[in-house]
Order: sequence, then structure tokens, then C-alpha cells
Amino acid sequence: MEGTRKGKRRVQYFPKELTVAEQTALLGDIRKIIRQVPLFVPTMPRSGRPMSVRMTNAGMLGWVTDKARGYRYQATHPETGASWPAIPPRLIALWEKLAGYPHRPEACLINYYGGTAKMGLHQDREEDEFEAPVLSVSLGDTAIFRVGGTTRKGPTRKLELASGDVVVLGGADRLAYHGIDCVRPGTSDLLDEGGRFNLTLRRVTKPA
Ligand code: MD3
Ligand code: FE
Repeated sequence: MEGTRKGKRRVQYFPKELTVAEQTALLGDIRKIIRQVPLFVPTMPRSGRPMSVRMTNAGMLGWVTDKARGYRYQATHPETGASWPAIPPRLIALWEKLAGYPHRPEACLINYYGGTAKMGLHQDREEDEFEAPVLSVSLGDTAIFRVGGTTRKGPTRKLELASGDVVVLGGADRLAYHGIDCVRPGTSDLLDEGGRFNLTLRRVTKPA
């Protein structure tokens, strides 16, 4: 796919931005974080239906959801109460290289897709700062990513996200509907257990 779309839309795709050695090092950082703040099963607001993706976070703020309190950012793990570990320095460096935004990210959401996990079409709008892009890093098996426009109806396009690929979503596309249709098993040997990690870096609050 082309790097930049016309006008103010901006989905920037950086295929194989990370080398295998860099992916392995980053995976080590993520495994260490998961030992401190385990993956949890997020549940949908109101219905309490479990999502198929498992999650945890790094950074001052983490994205969480549950039946009672819905989508939100908070400073602690929803089950253990532990503070989220710091965002790995190599991810901060990637943000400084590619985000084109002069302030640090505050949240690193870690999504794990095992088996048939997927994520329905949605917008990311729990943040107060939409001037900042969202930066996504894929590790492990290839995902079929779908992105549309800023309304739920209308055309969508598909993009395959492979291990080491980075996507930066900014401009009008910051509020584009997007989701993960499925993950293709056996397309990467980075993870011994198979599946896919996606890391999303976000600025949540407006800078002072
Ligand atoms: C397009 N995660 O956690 S990352 C999410 O692969 C999420 O786990 C997916 O959507 C995943 O909210 C997709 C790529 C991504 C992230 C944020 C976006 C695409 C985006 C924000 C606006 C538009
Ligand atoms: Fe999203």
C-alpha cells in the first residue's frame, strides 16, 4: 500500500521496519512486562462479553475495559492493581523516529491474538489528544487488518500486517474505523507459542 493517502488522511505503512534481531529484542521486553502485569481478558461495556484478544499495558496510562466501567485509561492493572511498567526505550525511540509528534507517548497497549482471536471494527477515541498519531508494531503471525473511513459505513480496505511491520495512523485517519479480521497461523516463527502481539503507542492527555 502507498505510504500516504491524499489530503489530510494519513495511514503510513512501514513494512519490515524492525529487523528480526530488533523484533526478538522487543519481544524480550514484552515478555518481561507480561511477567509483571499479566495479560487479562478484557470484557465489553454493559454486556460483559469477553473479547477474544488478551491485553496488558506499559506506560503511565493503560487502556482497559470491563462490564461495569467500560473503555477507559487507568494507571494500574485492573486485576492486580500493579502500576504499569515503563514503555520500553526501544519503543520510545521508534515513536521519536516515526510519529512526527513532539511529545512522549503515555500508553503502550499490548494485544495478544492467539488462535482465532480477532477485533471488530471500531474507532479509538478514549484519548483526549487526537493531534498525536497512534503507532502500531506487529510481532508474530501475519494479521489481516481492515481500515475504513471515519463513519461506520462506507468502504474498507485490507492490509496484511506481518512481523516487524509498523503503521502510523494520523491526521483524519486517526479516527478511522479499523479492526483485525483474523490472524494467519504459522506465518511467523518469532513466537514459540504462535499467534501475534500488537503494540500500540498512544498519547492520551493533551500536553501542558
Ligand atoms: C487505525 N489494535 O488496540 S493496531 C486497538 O492490531 C487496535 O491489535 C489493532 O485497533 C491490533 O485499538 C490494530 C493498528 C491501529 C491502531 C490504532 C488505529 C490502527 C488504527 C487508530 C486509528 C485508525
Ligand atoms: Fe483500535
